[in-house]
Amino acid sequence: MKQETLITGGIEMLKRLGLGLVASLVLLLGMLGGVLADPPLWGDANLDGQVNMADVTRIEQIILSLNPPTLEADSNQDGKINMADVTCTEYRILGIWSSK
Ligand SMILES: [Ca+2]
Ligand SMILES: [Ca+2]
Repeated sequence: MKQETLITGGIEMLKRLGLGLVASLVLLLGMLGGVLADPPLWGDANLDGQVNMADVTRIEQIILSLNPPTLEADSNQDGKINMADVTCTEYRILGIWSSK
């Protein structure tokens, strides 16, 4: 696995710098977390950084299998992409959806 290699390599590098394994792990996980934990913009189905009517259209296309699903299309975060996400995204555009 590439990620394992990256982590192992990172730990080795930090060990060489004189840090203990635990300190290395904490540092590395923090670094990885910063990179990987960029929170999704829920409703931004077309991944352009904005939530607008284009995303509503995109979610409808995803439901119809005309476009591949994206994580962000699951606007209400229930693990499914359906008409509830269309409604949820419209609420987000109107600013009346309280997000997690
Ligand atoms: Ca968008
Ligand atoms: Ca959903």
